[in-house]
Amino acid sequence: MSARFELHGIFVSGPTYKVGLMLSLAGEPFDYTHLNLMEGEHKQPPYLAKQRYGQVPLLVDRANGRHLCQSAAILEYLADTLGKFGGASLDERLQAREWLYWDFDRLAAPLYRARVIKIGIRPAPPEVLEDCQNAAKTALKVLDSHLAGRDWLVGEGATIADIDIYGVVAFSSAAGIDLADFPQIVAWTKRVEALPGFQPAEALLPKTSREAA
Ligand SMILES: N[C@@H](CCC(=O)N[C@@H](CS)C(=O)NCC(=O)O)C(=O)O
Repeated sequence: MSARFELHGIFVSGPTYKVGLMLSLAGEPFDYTHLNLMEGEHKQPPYLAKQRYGQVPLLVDRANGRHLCQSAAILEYLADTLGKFGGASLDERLQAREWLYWDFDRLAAPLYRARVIKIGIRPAPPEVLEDCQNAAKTALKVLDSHLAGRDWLVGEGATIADIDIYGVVAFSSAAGIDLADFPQIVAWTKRVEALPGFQPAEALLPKTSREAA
C-alpha cells in the first residue's frame, strides 16, 4: 500500500525540508518526488496544475486528494490533521503562527539569499552577501533572546514553530553564518535534533525520487 503523503521537492530546499521534517517527527512515512528545478520541471503545466505558484514544496494528501502549497500552511495543515505539534491551547497555536509569519518576514528570506549567493547559485557582489547575512543575524538575535530560559519557542513542547524555524536555521552555516554567536539557538537546535524521528535534510531529501520505506 502506498504512503498517505507524497512530498515533491528538491534537496536544497529549506521549505521542502520543513515539511519532510514535520512528517518524519510525526511518524508519517512519505513518498518523495524529486523535482529538477534546473530543467524547469516546476514551471511545466502538469506541475502547475497541482502547485499554482510553480514552487516546491508540494504535498499531496492521498487520503483526500488535497494538493497543498506553501510550507507554513502545510505545517499548519499537518498539525491539524495529524493532531501533533499544533500547540497545547489556542494561545499556543496563535503564538506558533506568529513565529511562522515572523520567520518569512525576517529570517528565511535573508538567510536563503545569503545561502544561494554563497553556494554560487545566484552570484552577487560581496556587499550584497554581507547585507543578507547581517539581516539574518539581526533576526537570529531576536530568536536567541527569545529562547533564553525556555526550551521551545512556544509552551512546553515542540510545535510547528520550532519545526519551521529549525528548517531555516539548519542552513545557517551554508549561508556563512556561525551559530556559535547564538548560544541559545545552538542549545535549542540540539533539543530539536534529539526529538524522536528527527532526521537531517540530506537524509530526508534524497537527490532522486524514493518511495516510503
Ligand atoms: N513561501 C514558499 C517558498 C517556496 C520556495 O521559495 N521554493 C523555492 C525552492 S526553496 C522554489 O520553488 N523556487 C523556484 C521558483 O520560485 O521558481 C514556501 O514556504 O513553500
